Amino acid sequence: MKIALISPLRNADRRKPKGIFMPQLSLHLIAGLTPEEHEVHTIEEERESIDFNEWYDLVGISCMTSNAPRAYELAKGFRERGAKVVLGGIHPSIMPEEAIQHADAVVIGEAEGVWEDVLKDVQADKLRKTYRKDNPTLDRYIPVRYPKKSRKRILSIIPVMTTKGCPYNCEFCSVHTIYGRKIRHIPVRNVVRYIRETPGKLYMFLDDNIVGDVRYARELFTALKPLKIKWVGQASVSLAKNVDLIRMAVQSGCFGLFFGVETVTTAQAEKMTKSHNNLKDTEEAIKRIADLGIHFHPSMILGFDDDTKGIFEETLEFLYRNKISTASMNVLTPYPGTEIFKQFAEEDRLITRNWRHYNHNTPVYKPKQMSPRELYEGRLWAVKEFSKFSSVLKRLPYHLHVAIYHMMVNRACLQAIQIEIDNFPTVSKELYAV
Ligand code: B12
Repeated sequence: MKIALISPLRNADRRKPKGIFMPQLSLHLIAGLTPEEHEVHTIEEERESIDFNEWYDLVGISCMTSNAPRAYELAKGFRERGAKVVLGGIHPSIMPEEAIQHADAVVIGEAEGVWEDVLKDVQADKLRKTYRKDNPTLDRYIPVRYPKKSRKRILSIIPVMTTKGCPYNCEFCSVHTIYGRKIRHIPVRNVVRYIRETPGKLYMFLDDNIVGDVRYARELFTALKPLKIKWVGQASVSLAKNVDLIRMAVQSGCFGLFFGVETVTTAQAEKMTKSHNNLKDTEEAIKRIADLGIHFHPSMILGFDDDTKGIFEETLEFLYRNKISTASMNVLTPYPGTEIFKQFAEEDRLITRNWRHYNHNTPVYKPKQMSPRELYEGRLWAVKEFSKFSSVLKRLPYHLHVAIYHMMVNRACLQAIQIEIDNFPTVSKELYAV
């Protein structure tokens, strides 16, 4: 069969053909699961436009919530031309009843253990509506297939996944819903083989918490050391308690980690189920981790019920006080499948169910202590303040060892926020009628 595996953009007219690029691991992993007899084309809409005139027997589309509407558009286009369409990824897994309205089949959860059945069933014209295998084993080595022709161009950053499942149960996150709360690992020898088989030196570990299982993390970091790669990833702030593990991470090539700090409001922090709910401890953790050589990138969420209009300045003060180089500041987003989605729906606080707006930038609910528009504007202001040239220069002396990275990432943030500022009147009119 001729198969297309597609990762859609949120807005098809906003392609970014240049710059740093990380391929969508799920597509290339599913290509790797596909027996050689089939011809597979992976299409990342961020890089290439989609040609409906190309014939495919089967089209597999992967999506999150924000690009689900585009995935449904693509599904319609290909089905009209006679292809079978299968949807997968986090959004179809959480909302299979919705997704199946737009496709011939939906894979709920992971492709491992079901994709081969999907292929056989398409060939036998016996496709089922849904496929699901909970907690498939990760022991088998899957030779992830990146397209040969474009290997160099496509592989600016190479994604790696070692672990599935997250023990935390954060109210705004849906990861435990799809992967479960039990941590499962890919054997370290298979991670090493994958790294050896992919060209490049810069890797991103996609795991929600690369140090979630300390024993595994130690084994992994020891095995990475001889490979002489550089890598970034995500970890929980509790890493600060284990200086030895931080040193091992640095020695294995880690130069930056992304941390879900989420809030600077004490009341909100205390409510959260993560282990680091004391702001003072978080500040000490930031210092310790940064002093040991790891670029600390906090991710902040704005718009919790305890947040007042002062949250934007308070968050900036926190970032400046802790000499943070780069940060993400997102709007709280009630993704389907999360506790806050249920809560906001029950309280009739959801403004829209147009998933395109569920993108971390746009308030899609009524916050408690400000209007959605104030939250929207406040976040735009905070991100611009933090990433504007004068502010970035002020922080530069603390980050001279990563000066280029510090300047480049902040510049990219400034460019991205300017696009959002330009779109603000249109989105604001559509959602808040002002
Ligand atoms: C990497 C990543 C990104 C990258 C993606 C780019 C890239 N080139 O990879 C970047 C940084 C750009 C990104 C951006 C965003 N992300 Co993100 N991201 C992730 C992360 C950390 C890993 C996803 C991943 O690649 N996993 C590895 C692959 C192998 O697993 P997988 O995607 O789940 O695929 C498996 C199954 O789902 C299934 N499957 C997937 N697709 C398909 C398709 C078919 C046909 C089949 C059969 C099966 C199948 O099989 C796969 C193998 O098991 C997840 C967290 C997580 N743990 O999943 C968040 C996550 C997916 N992101 C999320 C969010 C919210 C965002 C943003 C909105 C955040 C923002 N601030 O803007 C944006 C949205 C971008 C957009 N398109 O509009 C949420 C999604 C929630 C939701 N309901 O949509 C997640 C779950 C994080 C979270 N904690 O909530 N993200």
